Amino acid sequence: MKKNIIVLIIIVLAVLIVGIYLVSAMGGSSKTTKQNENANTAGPITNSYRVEISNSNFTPSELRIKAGDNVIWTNKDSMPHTVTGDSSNEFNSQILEQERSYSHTFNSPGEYSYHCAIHPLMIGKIIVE
Ligand SMILES: [Cu+2]
Repeated sequence: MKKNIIVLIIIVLAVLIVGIYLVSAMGGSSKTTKQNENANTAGPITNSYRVEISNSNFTPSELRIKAGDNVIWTNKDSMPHTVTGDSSNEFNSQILEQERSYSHTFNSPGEYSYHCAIHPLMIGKIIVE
């Protein structure tokens, strides 16, 4: 009986040691990933922003970003919408069905007003600093 308990304790200890080893190994690999991320972002820091299209509105309707940042619009409505720049051909999505996304990177500072080509009352603005 005592032997069985000792064997049980050894098994439990072995499982614990393996568990601790696995956790520390995973921690080590995530550290490596972070270092790689830092190496990759040595240049200018760029961010990605999300605009939701829902209830025939762009949310947020006005968004302030930095040059080089990226904006992703996602249509949450069941009806199709577009993301169409007002003045230039700088950006213009195709028709976005439900759950479809459109991504654009703004490299030049300025104010970019846009609308939905299907519902022109839907408007939004990206301010690039
Ligand atoms: Cu629309």
